[in-house]
Amino acid sequence: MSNKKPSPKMGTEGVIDKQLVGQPENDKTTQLAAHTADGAGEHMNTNTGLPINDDQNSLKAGDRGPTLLEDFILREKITHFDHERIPERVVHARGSGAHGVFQVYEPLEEYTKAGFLNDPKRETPVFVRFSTVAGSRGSSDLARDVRGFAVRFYTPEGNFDLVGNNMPVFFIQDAIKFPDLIHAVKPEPDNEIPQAASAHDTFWDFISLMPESAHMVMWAMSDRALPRSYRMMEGFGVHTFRLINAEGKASFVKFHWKPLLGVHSVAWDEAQNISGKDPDFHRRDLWDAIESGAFPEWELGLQIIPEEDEFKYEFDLLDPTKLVPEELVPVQRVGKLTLNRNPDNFFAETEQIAFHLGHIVPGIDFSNDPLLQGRLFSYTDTQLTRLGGPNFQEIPINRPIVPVYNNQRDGFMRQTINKGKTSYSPNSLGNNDPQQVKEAEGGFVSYRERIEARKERLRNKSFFDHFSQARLFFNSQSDPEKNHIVDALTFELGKVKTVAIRERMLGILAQIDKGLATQVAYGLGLHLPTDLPTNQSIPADGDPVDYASVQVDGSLKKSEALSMANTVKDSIESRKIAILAADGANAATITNVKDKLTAEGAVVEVIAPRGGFLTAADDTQIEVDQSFLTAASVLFDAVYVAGGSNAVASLEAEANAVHFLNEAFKHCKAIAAHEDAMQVLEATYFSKKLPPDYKEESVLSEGLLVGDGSTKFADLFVKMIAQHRFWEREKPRLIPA
Ligand code: HDE
Repeated sequence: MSNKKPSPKMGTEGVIDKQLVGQPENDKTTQLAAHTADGAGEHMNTNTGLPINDDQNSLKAGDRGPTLLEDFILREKITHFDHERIPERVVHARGSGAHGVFQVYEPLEEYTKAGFLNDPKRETPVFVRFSTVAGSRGSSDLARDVRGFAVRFYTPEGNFDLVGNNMPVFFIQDAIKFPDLIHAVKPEPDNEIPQAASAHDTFWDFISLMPESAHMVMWAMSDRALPRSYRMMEGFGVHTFRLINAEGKASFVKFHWKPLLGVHSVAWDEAQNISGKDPDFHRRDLWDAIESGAFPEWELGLQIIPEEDEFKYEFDLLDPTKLVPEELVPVQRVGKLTLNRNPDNFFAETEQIAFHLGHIVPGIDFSNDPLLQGRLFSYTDTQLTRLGGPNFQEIPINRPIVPVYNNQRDGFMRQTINKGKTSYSPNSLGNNDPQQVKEAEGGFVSYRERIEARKERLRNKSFFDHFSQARLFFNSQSDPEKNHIVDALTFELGKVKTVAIRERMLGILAQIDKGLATQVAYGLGLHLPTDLPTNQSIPADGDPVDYASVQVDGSLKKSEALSMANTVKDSIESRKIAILAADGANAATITNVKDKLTAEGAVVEVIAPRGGFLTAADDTQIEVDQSFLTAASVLFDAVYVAGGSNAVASLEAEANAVHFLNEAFKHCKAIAAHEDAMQVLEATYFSKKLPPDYKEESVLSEGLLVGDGSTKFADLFVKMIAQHRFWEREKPRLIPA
């Protein structure tokens, strides 16, 4: 195993062959194909197979009605329509999915006997669903929220679901608090406001009374909650799991997904604008990337902790509000996930997939994390209502790639026609089939953990240090990231109407970092309270927790891996770049810049005052992708202003073009302009910020470039875009809303 990112071109054994992962056919897609229907070139018929002659007019007594009850074709169609909605997921209702494959780099037999983690030649089919948590199915992708990152591996040993999030910790330590947490964050029950937002009284009321949420709150208020793309998010299994090898030896493990495009976010103001301009932004981004062949990729990372080290750390491995810093246990990158095919049907696949972290395979097992243990109950239970009965595993997207034989029978919508007289075991009438499987032959056996305990409703004291890792996270952020956390908290608490809740929350923040709390208090116009928050997560007869006695001031003050500032910034692959142009534009430089960006894998769109084609200065016709009416800067990563004196005059006079640039500047994006276009830049609010040496490489730190549209210019622009954002620009707050 290595921590290095292997190159797909190396061609050594165990390294993934790009050609291979591009092929969407595998056991799962073949299985799904047997269930797909394509009406192209076919005749229309009813659900019972009757050819339909007229689907436009209902059967009536005369051409002015009334409609006859006898019209079974009308009844069938309307009845089906009346019942075509199912309950949305109680959490994670809004999501998007894709098919793909996973391949391990090298066998991991030392740690696990899981087949898909041992055979580098094996391509395991996967389905992944990304989601927000709080919003309903139709809500915006850009809500400030945790993102779900659920991966199903279809293995010959059964389905393995890694149902994680894009943040490595959680709000609560015990599953019994989950309904309370979700009731608090969902829209308030009297008026069902607000949609897909945590910025309201009930959420912060609960949070301010649950100090154990402090660490997760830091993540949720950070830019991690505003991903630029699902393709640019990390994923985490959150809980500690176990790996089990063929000798039955266990190791603890934390699962990670590391995106090869790096971890990037948008700005909060931008997120709010995208929610209006394109609420499907993340869904569209994932879909478009896969359609265009820019397959999203992640490496599976493992933090492996020997069982002997269970009590070595200042935190409890079973506490889901804690992460294992990568400085203490490095993440080993062991394989690659590639998403290479969009679903054929959103409902059939993305909506009906039923993930469950209880779907494991031999070689993987659970830990006693009390949040994990509760989840083991919830995920099957919730499908009974959502998918309408116990046979949801027979839905094509949920079927394992191996046939299923057991003695479960009947129930609503049973698909399988089980043969024979016996549906019980033991039996003598049917040869006692299906037979149990010996452990040596692959039968699943739970890890033989020794447990000696009293039954109690208690938490170990090792779960009570709520602030050290919240502080570690805050301290590990770059200055712009810290500012964003301050702004996010000031925004969210600013939306809270009850002053006592704001004050209580300031008390929590003060435990994490006095400076942070002071800045938020300033923004809210409040003073820092002197009282410590009280812990409500104790039984009625319990004693309040003395935080001072349990806080750990660990030696680790900073963890590089926690800051997105340290992510990879070496590519502009699949980034969206706008070229602002108009009639009279300089065609050669547009082509130059466009070709360079496209060669680097970016997606380039020409935006002009109107659609169709624009006529360049040399009379060539350039296709316009969008007009200023449908395009918006928040939907792009960077912008180039074309030259050509007539074009420049039109753009300067076009308020939308100037607004486009102002907004791109405000959201700290790379901006490049042809030197002819200075007058367009001068019409912006930020013109006084243009660096005097804007033609030199030093512009890389400013993200502003003016030049001749040459290849060298285009190269510099590419480097700027790869930086993602120039957050230093934010503070002067030059651009009005
Ligand atoms: Fe979930 N969660 N969850 N959750 N969760 C669901 O299952 C639940 C938790 C996560 O794309 C539900 O099928 C409980 C942590 C994802 O389909 C439900 C608790 C993590 C998804 C449920 C948690 C997650 C869900 C709703 C506390 C990160 C979407 C619909 C004990 C590690 C999966 C469904 C998809 C979905 C329960 C906490 C991730 C109700 C009781 C921690 C990614 O069963």
